[in-house]
Amino acid sequence: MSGFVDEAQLHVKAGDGGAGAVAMRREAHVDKGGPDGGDGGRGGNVWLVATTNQSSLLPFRDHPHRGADNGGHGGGKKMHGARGKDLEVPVPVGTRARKADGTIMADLANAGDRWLAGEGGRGGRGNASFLANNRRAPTFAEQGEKGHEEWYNLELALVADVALVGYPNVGKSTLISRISAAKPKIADYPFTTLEPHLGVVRADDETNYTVADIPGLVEGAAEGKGLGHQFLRHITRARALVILVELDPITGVTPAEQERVLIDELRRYQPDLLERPRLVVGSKADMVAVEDLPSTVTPETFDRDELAESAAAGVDDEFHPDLVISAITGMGIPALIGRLATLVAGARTAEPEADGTIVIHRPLPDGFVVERMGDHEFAVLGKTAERAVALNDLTTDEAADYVQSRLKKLGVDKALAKAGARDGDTVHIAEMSFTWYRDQPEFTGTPTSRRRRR
Ligand SMILES: Nc1nc2c(ncn2[C@@H]2O[C@H](COP(=O)(O)OP(=O)(O)OP(=O)(O)O)[C@@H](O)[C@H]2O)c(=O)[nH]1
Ligand SMILES: [Mg+2]
Repeated sequence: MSGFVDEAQLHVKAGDGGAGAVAMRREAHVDKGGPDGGDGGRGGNVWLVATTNQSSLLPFRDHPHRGADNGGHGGGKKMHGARGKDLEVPVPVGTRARKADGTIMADLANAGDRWLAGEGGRGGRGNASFLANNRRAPTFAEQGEKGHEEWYNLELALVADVALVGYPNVGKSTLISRISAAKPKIADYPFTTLEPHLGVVRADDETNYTVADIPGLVEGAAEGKGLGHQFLRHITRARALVILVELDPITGVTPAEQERVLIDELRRYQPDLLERPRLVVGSKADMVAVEDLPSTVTPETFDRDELAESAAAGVDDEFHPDLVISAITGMGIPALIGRLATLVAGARTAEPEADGTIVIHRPLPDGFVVERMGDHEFAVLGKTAERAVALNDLTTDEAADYVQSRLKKLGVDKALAKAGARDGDTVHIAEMSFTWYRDQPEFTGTPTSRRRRR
């Protein structure tokens, strides 16, 4: 089975907040103790963290669920519940997370980038927090808020400094195995490489860069021909491109034609790929007679004397590579490593510094909105309003009073009137349903039913 997976689903469940406690102080010498129920702890957050130690989304294929701990419940004597532990989920650098509707939520392009994929629920306040002049012994407390829960689609676009782009069988894998420690399969037939590989090239003591060996591309790849289409995405993040062209192709597609087709496919897939710095490199130079090498090949690129004798056919006049190499004999390889180091260094300095934190979208906006559900039915959505009704017990008068004044203060009352709510209409907030009366000075809804939690 293949170990490289570049698409997967992830289910995130942040921790629920712990419930606030209802408790009354009891002390030998105090005859009437006040409320002393503590707050629930916050639920743990779920973060995605980009790491270079991982290069595949494989771990999510069989185990898509990632959850953080719930907060602890509050206790008597104002004991607060413990905070739920955050969960950090490592993902490969280059991972994007999308919502089910396709919106990109996060793009973790640099090692260490973090994204809050699920925010833990707030802990509920204990009854000690509800002490007021007119409420000396509140018997209610807040429930903990549910942690954010969502399915995301993850996709990975490898982040490499250099991508090797070429027809099948031109020697891409042989080249990467020559210049790095990568050990991809090499064989004398097209489409040997079925998944991208990354290799790290050590150009000198201070300079490293990564190279991606991409499965071979053919004409029509941008429209889905061959294996190319699904892998073109892995080229999109490369800082520089190597267009690797076989100098003496058995397929008969001339070097100039290979170059033209490859450039064309890149353009059709994503036009700005052509703005990346690139080197056009002729491969398998050992198969070509010295006098047949392209005229752009100079003694600086490699030592011509090393070239093997070859009966290979001539190289066409229209083809003007920046370099020619032989991954087998090593000719031209030091020159290629040096030229790529220069291109990558230039591209890196041109980039803006990454700030290490990527937050494109917050899971849920604060505040609330009113939505009409039917002729006499409305829903109030949003954390603030939902918090106001999330009490452990809404059946007591004082709890109902508290909720009514909260909702009024928040402006829920006004918003409902504006949305066209009439006396006797039903209003849903979170799992609670209320009957609403406009003319009362207070929000006079009372809980009429409790919907089941999903
Ligand atoms: N003579 C010679 N043969 C080479 C050279 N580089 C690669 N080859 C041979 O060309 C064949 C294909 O090499 P690969 O490295 O597998 O080619 P590839 O571009 O990765 O091919 P795909 O993965 O199928 O796209 C193998 O038989 C290699 O031994 C070279 O510099 N000189
Ligand atoms: Mg290969």
